[in-house]
Order: sequence, then C-alpha cells, then structure tokens
Amino acid sequence: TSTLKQYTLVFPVTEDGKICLGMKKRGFGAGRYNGFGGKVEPGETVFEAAKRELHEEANIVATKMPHCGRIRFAFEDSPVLMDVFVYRVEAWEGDPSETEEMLPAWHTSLPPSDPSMPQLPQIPFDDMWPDDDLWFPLFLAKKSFVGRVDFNKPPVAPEGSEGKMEDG
Ligand code: 6U4
Ligand code: NA
Ligand code: NA
Repeated sequence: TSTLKQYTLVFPVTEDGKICLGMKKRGFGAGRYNGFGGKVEPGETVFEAAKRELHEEANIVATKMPHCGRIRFAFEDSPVLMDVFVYRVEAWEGDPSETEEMLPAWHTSLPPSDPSMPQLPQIPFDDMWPDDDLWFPLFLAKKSFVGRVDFNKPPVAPEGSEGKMEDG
C-alpha cells in the first residue's frame, strides 16, 4: 500500500527562453538544480502551496502561473507516492534571490548561439533529477503532460530511474 502526497514544482520562465532553476541547498534533492516547491500543507490549495513555496524559496511573488503537468514519483522501499503538480511562472514580482533552501540561477533553454557573445548556461540536466530530461521538452514547448517515474534506487542516487512521459 502507498500514500499519495501532494507536492508542487514551479519554474519561472521568460518569453525569450530563460528559465530560473534553484540549487537545492538542503533536504530532499540537495545538490541538484530543480524548480521551487514542496509539500502542500493542510488547508491550502495546491496553487496556494506553489505560490507560497516559490515565495519562501526564491523571494518572488507569482502573478501568472498556469498549471502545466503532473508527475508521480515512486521510490523503491518508500510507501510514499509523490504527486507533483508542475507550474510555469510567466509573470512575477521581485527578483529571484538566495534563501536558506535555494540558490536561484538563470539558465537558457535555447541552443547555444554565437560563442563570442556572453550567454547564460544551458539547462544542466546532469545536475538535475534524472527524470527531468524526459519531460522538460514538453514543459518548454508549453505542452501539458502527465507521467509516472519509478526509482529503483534510493532517492539520493543520481542513476537508475525509469519512466515515461506522454502528451496529456
Ligand atoms: P520541507 O522539509 O518541509 O522544507 P518541502 O520544502 O515542503 O520540505 P521538499 O523540498 O522536500 O518539500 O519537496 C520536494 C521537491 O522536490 C518538490 O518540489 C518536488 C521535487 N521533486 C521530488 N522528486 C523529484 C524528481 N524526481 N524530479 C523533479 N523534482 C522532484 O524534477
Ligand atoms: Na521545498
Ligand atoms: Na515546505
């Protein structure tokens, strides 16, 4: 038997292909770049939780934040099934800045351009959860997605995920 627990995962993006990722400084997934987010607390909606976690972790207030996907994560030996609601933040107030939990950093989702021009780092899939490269193409293309990922090693292991994604 497993318990379904709701989580949020939120990525600020700009129209010109920039995406703000957070380096998680502590707790679950520490040392990886990811979106901002966390557990949905009793008494709040998933949307409210997403907005709250973004503010707590990146110091910005979302003003336009469409829901764009939902992924369930199962970990071998864990009874908790994570039910993660993914949002794209298209407008916000403030500038992302470091908090106790996250160090925000801008990246580009576009292919490398003229190397003589200053450019942002590419999305660092090697330093992210191994499922992210399965569904990021859909996220970046603004397609809705649903999926499930089963990890067959403890969550700290960088290798060993299996999963699939579909347009949803
Ligand atoms: P506390 O300890 O209360 O601060 P909280 O911040 O509420 O915890 P946290 O940070 O543990 O929750 O939430 C986990 C975050 O990691 C959520 O945003 C979902 C995300 N996440 C978990 N597994 C993931 C995976 N395989 N791929 C991914 N994000 C994942 O991209
Ligand atoms: Na969190
Ligand atoms: Na939290």
